[in-house]
Amino acid sequence: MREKLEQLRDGALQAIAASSGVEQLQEIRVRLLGRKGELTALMKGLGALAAEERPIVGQLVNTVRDDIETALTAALMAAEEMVISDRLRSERVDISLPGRHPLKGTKHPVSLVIEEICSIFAGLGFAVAEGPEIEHDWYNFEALNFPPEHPARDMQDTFFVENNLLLRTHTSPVQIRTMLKQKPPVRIIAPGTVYRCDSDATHSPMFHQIEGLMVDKCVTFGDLKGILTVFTNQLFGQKTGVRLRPSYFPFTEPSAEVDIACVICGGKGCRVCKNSGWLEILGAGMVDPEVYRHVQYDAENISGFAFGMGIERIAMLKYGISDMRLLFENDVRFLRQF
Ligand code: 2NM
Repeated sequence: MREKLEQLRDGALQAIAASSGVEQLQEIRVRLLGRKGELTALMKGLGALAAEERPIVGQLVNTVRDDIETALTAALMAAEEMVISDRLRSERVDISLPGRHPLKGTKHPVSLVIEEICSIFAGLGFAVAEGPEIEHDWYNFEALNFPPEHPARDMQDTFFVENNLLLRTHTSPVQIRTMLKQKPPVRIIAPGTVYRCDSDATHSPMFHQIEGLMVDKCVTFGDLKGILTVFTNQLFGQKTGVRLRPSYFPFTEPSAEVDIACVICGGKGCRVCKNSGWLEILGAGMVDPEVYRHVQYDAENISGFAFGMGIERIAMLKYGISDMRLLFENDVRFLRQF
């Protein structure tokens, strides 16, 4: 019995020393110390011993169990520590590495210019208005005083969709829709995408415009010149020269083209201003009474001005972009610069 107990202990201690891992150690515990384990089986033999031997062997059983238990606990702790240190090693994170920052987009220069112009006009009391890009012929031409056979209609090179639907060739239909909905006073600007059937190095079939409209009692051409001078000075700088030249549009009378002193050469003459010293950036005029008739405004008691400008051209002048196509290619190396 004594011998068997000592064999059991020596075997156990060897098995524990040779074991690798928590699972194996737990198996050993069950196999030796479990209720159907080897030590328990040996203890059943105690009853067969002489009465005076029993306490001595019983004590040996306890010692053997304690020895095995102690060895098992120590081995288990070591194995668990090993598991943790393995994980710590394999899941190690180098917190000194620079983080991965998600790519951020940038605003397109055309969007930047639209935002800047809208905020200048917001400061002058103008609200932003919007409308559909697919328009009825009536809002795009008829209400703006282009009769069906008017040569300006052909000049517009329009994309027709079907019947009387087309891609708007300017944002003026937004002004018409606004006047139909709202009585004077009206003070709005309409930024947006417009379409013309025209495509070469200096013309894109899709581009952007901002148009403005102010209608109230006693609005004069002087107000038009004042507002547009404040606007160009804010957009291009306080000392930018401004001049108006007579022009023609079907929807305004009188009409004017607005030039600023060349932002490249300061007026001396260069390639950009074709040696004139001036850059045309706006069309404008007093709204024609014929337009008021179409929206049922009383032309006898109100007056107003309207103006329009192309955004791509202004963006090119403001940021010194020499080729308009850069604005449509959307190369991120170009766009990130703004
Ligand atoms: C321009 C130039 C001059 C204009 C006129 C109107 C409306 F609807 F009130 F008649 N909207 N926009 C206008 C006037 C647009 O763009 C070069």
